[in-house]
This record gives sequence, structure tokens and C-alpha cells, in this order.
Amino acid sequence: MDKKCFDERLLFLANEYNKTITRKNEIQPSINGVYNRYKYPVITKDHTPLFWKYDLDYRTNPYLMERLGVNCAFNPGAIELDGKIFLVVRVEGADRKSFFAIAESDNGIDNFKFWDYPVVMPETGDPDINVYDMRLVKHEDGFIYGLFCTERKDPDAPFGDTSSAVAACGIARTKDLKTWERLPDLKTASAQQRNVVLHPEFINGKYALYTRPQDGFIETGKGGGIGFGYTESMENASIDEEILMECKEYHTIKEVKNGQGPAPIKTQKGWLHIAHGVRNTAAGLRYVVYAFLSDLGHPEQVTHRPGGFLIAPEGEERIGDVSNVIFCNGAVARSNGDILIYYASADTRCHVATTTVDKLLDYVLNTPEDPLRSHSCVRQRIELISKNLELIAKGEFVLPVGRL
Ligand code: M1P
Repeated sequence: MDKKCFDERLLFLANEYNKTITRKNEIQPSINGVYNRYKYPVITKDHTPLFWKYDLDYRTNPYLMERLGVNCAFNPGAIELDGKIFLVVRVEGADRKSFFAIAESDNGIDNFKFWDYPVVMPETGDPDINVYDMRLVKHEDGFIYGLFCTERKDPDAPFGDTSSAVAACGIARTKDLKTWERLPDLKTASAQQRNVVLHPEFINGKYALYTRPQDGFIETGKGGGIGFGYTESMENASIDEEILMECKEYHTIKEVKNGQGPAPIKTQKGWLHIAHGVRNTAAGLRYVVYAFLSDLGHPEQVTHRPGGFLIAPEGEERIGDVSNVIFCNGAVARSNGDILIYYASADTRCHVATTTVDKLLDYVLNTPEDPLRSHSCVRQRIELISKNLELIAKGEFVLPVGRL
């Protein structure tokens, strides 16, 4: 390719990239009344800078090919600092490995831009093969902690198994998202850990952690629910006793796995949790996001369990590398009561949903629990129908045209 074509191609790529990172997002009408979705994902692989992927030197890359492709950008941890929203995004290279990279936006809804360089996460003495899904927590000890999943090859995997890993909780901390201090991985009695999240406050002088113990890499076995435990320090984090505070539940949205999302949000009525549940289908696992409330003084005690999911994949969200997956490990509660929920779809891209503390509290306090059997579910629905039909019969409101 001659230099003129090279320059034209670069101009085309730059225009496309700039369109993506400056595109205004559009709020969508809320159907469920709990939150609003947005027209465009907030982060995609196309948000990653061109200079991460292409060698821009005509002499060494005359065809202007990608040399280090990016496959997807999803599952971000989220935090607000000085009024800006920062996402620590899980970026997956074309080579399957994930790494962390920081994107920032003034409003948290659009115009996210990646910093020039991804995060170089320091390693422990046992190097990570893959790192992903960071939960960012501004702890009252003054540090911002990033807890993430670290995977290393399973030394006990049968010969020929080139996929199985041992998943554990990696821990790093920072004050500015730029310099990261890596701490030893969390120690627990469980064989594997994913979805470990630090509670933002001390409880009786100890650090508290939400865990997700599981027996195997994919199979959760006896584990697979949200666990809870304490550690004296984060420099050598170790949980002696891990209790299961939110279990898997037969024939529900969390029948196969159940994991904490971001750190819970403190409200006057309790700790608001956003989590993910996984069920089985003929097409494979289906991941949805759900919510629950726990006690202010005892965050491990769940007080309200609204039945069903909060966010399930819709439309294009259903399709991607791991289809039928909605996953959330980042949310921001702003001082004005707004909540930004960052959820990824199909392990491919990241979206935002906006709501408020008031709305989410109303949702968790007043959505009925899952009664666990079809017969009880239909009874529950008939109660709602009867109440509404009575209201209609009494002429409590002006009926819009057509049927309600
Ligand atoms: O592929 C869906 C999700 O699978 C894992 O989550 P969990 O440990 O709950 O099964 C993670 O790999 C997550 O990143 C991924 O989105």
C-alpha cells in the first residue's frame, strides 16, 4: 500500500474512532420504572485507542494492519473521583488474555476515553495468567482497593486439559488509580474464589469481604453462593471463617451461581447490593443481575430479597462472545442520590443504566420475594391483578385508550 493510501486509511480509522468516543448517548424510556437503559454501550472494543492496536509506522506496517487486536472491553469496576467517573475496564486482547485499563468520563454516560496506557498490575511471586473483573472500593482506611480475579493454570488438571485454572482473589491498592501496590492474594479455605468484594467500612475494626467460594473452576459444587468473612488486615488478607449469606436457590435465577457485584451502597434502610445470578438453560448458562438489601449493622444479614432479575439481556445485549450474559461489577452512587450501574453484556461490551437510591430502595423493599413454586407464583400475580382490576372498576384513574 502506498503512503497516500496508508494516510487515507489512517484518516478513516481516526474518524471512526473519534465518532465513537464523542458520540452522545441517549436515554431510553424506562419500561420497568426501576432504571433507564441507554441507546449506546458506554465502552466497546472500538473505544480503545488506535495506538494500542496498530503499528502506526508506515515503514514497518505499510498495510496499516492491527498488530495487537482487542477482542472486547467489558466488566468494569467503577468509581467517582473529584466528580468524574472512572472505569477500570476488563480489556481482552485478541490473544484471550485480559488486562485492566482506565477510561474516564465527565458524566458517566458517554464520552469515555481510555488513558494512554493500560494498568501494569504488579505480580505476586506466583505470576497471574489472566486477571479480570475488578471491584473498586474506596475504603474508610483511606485506600482505593481493587479486588479482582486472578487465574493460574491448575497444577492438578488432568493431562491434556489446557483450559482449567485455579481462580483466586487478587488484591491491589492505590490512591490515584495510577500507581498500584499489589498485596498477597486472599487466603480462604475454599478451593477457588471469584467475585470477591471488599465492604467499604470496617466492622468491629476488621475488614469485611464478600466472597464466592466454589469447588472447581466452572462447577461451583458446594459453593457458588455469596459468602462473607472478616480479615484483620489487607496486607495479608485471610478469612478463617466464611459463612454463606446468600445461597444458590433451586429453580431460580440464581440456581447455579450467585455472586456479589460491586461493593454495596450504604442507604438509610440498609446496604443495597447488586449481584448476579446464573441459571441453566438448554443454550447454556444465563447470567442476570439482581438486587437485595442487607442490614446496616450486619451487612451479612439479608433483609429483603426481591424475586427475579433486575437486569436481563435484551436485544443486542444477548449476543456476543458469551451470549445471554449480563454481569455487573461496577456501580457509582453519587451524592445527589443518582446511581450509575455499569453492566456488561455477553462478555463483550459495557452499558450504563441509571436510577436513584430512592427507586432502588423502593424496588428492593416492595418487590415480592420469589415464592419458589409455580402455584404460589400465580397466586402472587393474581393478588396483583385483583387489586388492579378493583382500582379500574372503582374508576380510580382516567383510563388511557385501549386495554391496560
Ligand atoms: O462468562 C460470564 C461470567 O463468568 C464468570 O463469572 P462467574 O464466576 O460468576 O461464573 C466470570 O468469568 C465473568 O467475568 C464472566 O462475565
